[in-house]
Amino acid sequence: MIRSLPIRLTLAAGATLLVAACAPPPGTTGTVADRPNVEGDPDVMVVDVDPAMERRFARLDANGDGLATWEEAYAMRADQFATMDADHNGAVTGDEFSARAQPFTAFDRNGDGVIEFGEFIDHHRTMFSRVDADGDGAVSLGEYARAMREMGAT
Ligand SMILES: [Ca+2]
Ligand SMILES: [Ca+2]
Ligand SMILES: [Ca+2]
Repeated sequence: MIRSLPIRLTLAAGATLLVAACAPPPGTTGTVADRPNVEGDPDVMVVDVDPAMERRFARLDANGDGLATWEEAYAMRADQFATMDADHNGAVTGDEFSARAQPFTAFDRNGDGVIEFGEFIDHHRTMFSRVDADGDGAVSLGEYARAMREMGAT
């Protein structure tokens, strides 16, 4: 399991050397600060990140800046809800609910047998806050990978 990340970091280090060979002297560019939570994220150093997980994270990180904000997560979940809500009445029934990592009852908080959009989003908002371990309002790949592993979804 501990394979892709060391390779990734090695490649990144190699790329940095290559860039350094033909780039302006250090201090004149902002490339490291531009991506503070990807290669520079200390979380990434201690968590295994496999390609499938990176792809899932990339789906969340719509603008590809290496951080999944709640706005990005919300947009994805809203799409997901709309896809499940086949008759577009704003509520997902057991029939419409497609197999997810979590059971129907985890979303149907008031137990009325349907998942309203608010219930769906509230649940994901709670999950997002839990995954955002440092509470800075955005989920880094490291935070995501760690949460996925804790949930046993690796
Ligand atoms: Ca993003
Ligand atoms: Ca409900
Ligand atoms: Ca965070």
